[in-house]
Amino acid sequence: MQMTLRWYGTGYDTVTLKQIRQIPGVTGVISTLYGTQPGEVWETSDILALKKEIEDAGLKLAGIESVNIHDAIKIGTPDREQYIDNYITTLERLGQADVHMVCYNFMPVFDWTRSELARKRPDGSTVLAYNQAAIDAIVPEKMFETISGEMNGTVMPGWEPERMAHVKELFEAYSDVDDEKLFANLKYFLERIMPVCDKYDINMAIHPDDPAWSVFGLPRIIINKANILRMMQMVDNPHNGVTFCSGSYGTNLENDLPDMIRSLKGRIHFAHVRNLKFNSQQDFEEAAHLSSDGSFDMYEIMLALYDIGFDGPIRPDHGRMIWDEVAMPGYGLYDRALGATYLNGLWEAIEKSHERGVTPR
Ligand SMILES: [Mn+2]
Repeated sequence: MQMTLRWYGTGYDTVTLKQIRQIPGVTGVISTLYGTQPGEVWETSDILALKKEIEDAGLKLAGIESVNIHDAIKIGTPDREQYIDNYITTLERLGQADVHMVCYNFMPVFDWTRSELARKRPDGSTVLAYNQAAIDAIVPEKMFETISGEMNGTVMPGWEPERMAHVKELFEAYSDVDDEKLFANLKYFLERIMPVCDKYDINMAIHPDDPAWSVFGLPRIIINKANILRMMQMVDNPHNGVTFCSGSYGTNLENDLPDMIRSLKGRIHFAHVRNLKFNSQQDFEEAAHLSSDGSFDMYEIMLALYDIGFDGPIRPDHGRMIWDEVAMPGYGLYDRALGATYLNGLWEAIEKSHERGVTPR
């Protein structure tokens, strides 16, 4: 595996490449052209400038998170052809720049949903949290206003003001899109892009829906083992793979995370590994990465990744806000650095146990 951190780019991220370079064991970043809109063709010069900046800092551009999918592709309107063509051009340019992993999601309207971005924990840290009753009380059209007030002056991925200004229209545009139609539109998109992925060896890594169930009546399909296996089979190409995000699949306690990892051998192209602490079935918060701080056994998750021979980029995910850091919620430096170090420690222990025959593979 290759340990990375997500980095939004100079001018968007409060964390610097120099800081990331100084986290032991972190050798790359996952980045994006944060100023682009879904559907836009990425300029080669912008891609190369991003890559150069990262490499000049002694790191590798290990992949893109995300190249976002225009709503026309998810809804399946006639103008999707143009947007898929644009997407293919962007993939070509990324491939030519030696980028081989692209994360994306296929979630209607909202990229992810939380009811709080700064819930205070007993130790004084703050974390993103989800409470079903609080979500049920929110009018979806007002969701952006609710969320944007807590972003510490940053723009959060998937919550771009330009898109959110049209939330009501977006909801209407998705009104006749159900799970089956969304599956069909995803299949159509994947079949169109697979040739360019084959040509440039680009691994597409779909990110699960977060939370892993329907919110606000919108369809959600990348939520569990059955659906993700269906997606693998419907376009059966090794470049059609997944981002295994423990914090997103883990929102549904019925998802057996190590079992899901083992069932996706060869198709996990990117991993987000973090913990969640469940206070009830309806309420969870993004705890520290350590097993002891949350509800998941992080050793079992890392062991499953080791067992399937996972060798792609991995990153800690949303961190707590600690030590008075002010940053994009979930994306400060300190707690993600602790997370990366912890995951690296688990991996080293698993690897050495295996080498010494303590843990049979
Ligand atoms: Mn994730």
